[in-house]
Amino acid sequence: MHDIDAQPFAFSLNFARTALLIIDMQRDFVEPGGFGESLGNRVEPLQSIVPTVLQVLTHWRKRGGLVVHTRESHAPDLSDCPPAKRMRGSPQLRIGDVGPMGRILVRGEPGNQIVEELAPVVGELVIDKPGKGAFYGTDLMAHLQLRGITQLVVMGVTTEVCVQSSMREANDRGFDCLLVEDGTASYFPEFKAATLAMIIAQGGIVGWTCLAKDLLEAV
Ligand code: TIU
Repeated sequence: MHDIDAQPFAFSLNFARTALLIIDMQRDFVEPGGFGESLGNRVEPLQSIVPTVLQVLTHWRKRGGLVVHTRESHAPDLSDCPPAKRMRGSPQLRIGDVGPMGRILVRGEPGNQIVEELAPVVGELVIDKPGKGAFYGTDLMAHLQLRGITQLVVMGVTTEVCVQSSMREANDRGFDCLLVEDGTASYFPEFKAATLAMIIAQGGIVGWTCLAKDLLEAV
């Protein structure tokens, strides 16, 4: 067991039972011309975490831990994209429209790939998810159960949307979740701060948070 300096109190990490879960570090959100920018956002806050995510990922790979990447994505015929999701608001480009990196949030398109620096390697799981949460409409739970995973170290984007949804889904399924504060980002700094606060409130009602350096030092 590794005791990590975390909020709201120390996190006891059992490495053999822990997966590193990296949420949606895909070009659609992190690079200009993707879905995130089409919603009216600036992508720089998301780009800024790539080096930290890479540092933790590299360490995890060296230690031989399980790595799971997710991508928010839809089938080319959009059969798994509810009209309520596609038609909401007035984005410059809707899901399925052709943008500078191919069709927005569609599986197999250039924009749907994980950013080059963090690209999955052989042996790592890649979960395509149609919703914001990583468990909805996916076989993630079966993969984790099969490997005896009970704890998740979480990074990725965006903090208050797919990261928080995934952590809440994981929490309800019995996982202890540790979110790396400097390994997650939002288009809205105030939403990131609020999400970190609400995760650890009430004695860790959703989970724990820590800094990457404290995770790397302990594990
Ligand atoms: N818009 C936004 O903040 N996020 C998403 O749509 N998806 C994820 O967070 N991955």
